Amino acid sequence: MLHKLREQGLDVRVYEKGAEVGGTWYWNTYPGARCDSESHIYCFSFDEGLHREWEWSERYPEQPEILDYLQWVADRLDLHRNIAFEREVTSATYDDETATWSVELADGERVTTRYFVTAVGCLSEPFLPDFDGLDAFEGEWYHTARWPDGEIDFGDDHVGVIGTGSTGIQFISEVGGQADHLTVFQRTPNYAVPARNRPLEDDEYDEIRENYDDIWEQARDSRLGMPFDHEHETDYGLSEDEIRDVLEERWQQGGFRFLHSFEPGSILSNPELNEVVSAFIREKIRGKVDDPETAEKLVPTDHPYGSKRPPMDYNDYYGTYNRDDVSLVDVDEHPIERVTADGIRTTADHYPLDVLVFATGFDAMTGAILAMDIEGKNDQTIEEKWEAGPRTYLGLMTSGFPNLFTITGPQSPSVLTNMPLSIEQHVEWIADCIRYMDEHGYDRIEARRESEDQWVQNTNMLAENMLFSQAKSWYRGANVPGKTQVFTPFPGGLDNYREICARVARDDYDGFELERASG
Ligand code: NA7
Repeated sequence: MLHKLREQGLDVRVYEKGAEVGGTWYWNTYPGARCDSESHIYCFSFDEGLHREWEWSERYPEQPEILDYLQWVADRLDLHRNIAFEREVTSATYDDETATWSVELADGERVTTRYFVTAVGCLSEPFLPDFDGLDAFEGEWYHTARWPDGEIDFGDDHVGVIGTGSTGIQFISEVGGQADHLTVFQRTPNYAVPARNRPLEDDEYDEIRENYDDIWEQARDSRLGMPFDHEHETDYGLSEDEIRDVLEERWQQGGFRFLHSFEPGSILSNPELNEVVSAFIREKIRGKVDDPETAEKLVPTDHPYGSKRPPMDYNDYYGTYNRDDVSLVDVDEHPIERVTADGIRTTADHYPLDVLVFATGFDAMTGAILAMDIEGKNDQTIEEKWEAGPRTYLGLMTSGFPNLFTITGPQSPSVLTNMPLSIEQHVEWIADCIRYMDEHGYDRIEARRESEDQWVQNTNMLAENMLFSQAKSWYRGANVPGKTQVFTPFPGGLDNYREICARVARDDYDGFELERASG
């Protein structure tokens, strides 16, 4: 966004809480942190030089490599000179007279700006459950998204980890066997599909480079923002055995190719098909875990596959539970009562621990936006406006808050897609919109209430026709006690969404009100 707006001749300033660029990949440095999107598409597509020069080492990029990449891009585009690091935005207030935002920083500095763009991420505000006794815990404790610098040697430690989402699964597979003992506190089992990570060979990379234009085109034109083909027979046209054959083939390919086995979206909207897929994974899990009782605890039965964000298995996650130095505690059956000075007490037992790791996720989609205390027209805060769940038009703007753009905001496809492509699409749309406003002499843009109502209704309707309501997921805010539960990302696919946004722009920003501040 900085690069694009600066190229358009705007005066741009970025405020960043971290000490360097990197966002998610700056903060999430826990052992095993890796991206589930394939590396050759988990990067910027807007500048050919960037993706032709950079070479990823593995099929899925590990956190340090992504961070190196982002820092390399920032250097190449000379971005640092416009970024103020370790600067946290604490409030932002809109003035309708001048159509400007006044943004306040933690150190008291105030800046006034015409446009205020949030690029604060969807999974950036860590969620820490409010367990009694944590203050008095005498060991070390960490949240995975606020991991300390430097390597930690767990060799002599009894480590406890709470959470078996994507993060917990990565952490457990990595640290199982490194710690003296690892105890996993699991509330809900998950469906981890093998990622099949491996080094990228030179000839494979040459082929990627030769085909990059096609790869990007196919990715942009897809539901997930990933250039994968799928089984063309409709799922209804295949017998159960044929479906299982396709799944077995996809299981061997690994990663999100498995979710993309059939017509885009079908696994997430067809309950019969989904049950075959879910049962297929359950069987795989049972086949990997030696102890039948542990296996049953690891088999998800409370929600269909994909209704929660599907995690990836990089390192024989299920096999980790066959080790003598790894044990599983079911805290759904016997919930955590409290943290004690030396461990965790559940309603059934006490587990002594030296180190406690919270892989408990994020206040997703809205947490980081709301943390900025944003106040729009008529003194209304965004928190008040979104009390019953976020309301946006296209996930890009919210009415009552003119000139505020949200990159990958709620009700945009974001977390359901390959993020860099979703981010680029928003960046391009916002930059084009600002250019259009400049060219036409406008300086205020606001989403119309009716367009927003329709967009919210549309997003909810699409989600209701899918299986998402059958899980207590962060997609719906269900992981944070007290948060309004409403499905937050736009589930209609990046391809469709891209077209809708392009049409809105072509139709002179249909659904938005554009004005001059003075009149
Ligand atoms: P997630 O997917 O939100 O997972 C958090 C995990 O923590 C999940 O297993 C939760 O169980 C568990 N949790 C949360 N609170 C508690 C309490 N109070 N007691 C026990 N267990 C708890 O976060 P991740 O960081 O793994 O992944 C977030 C996204 O980042 C991921 O989906 C990718 O998009 C990247 P629950 O399932 O709620 O029962």
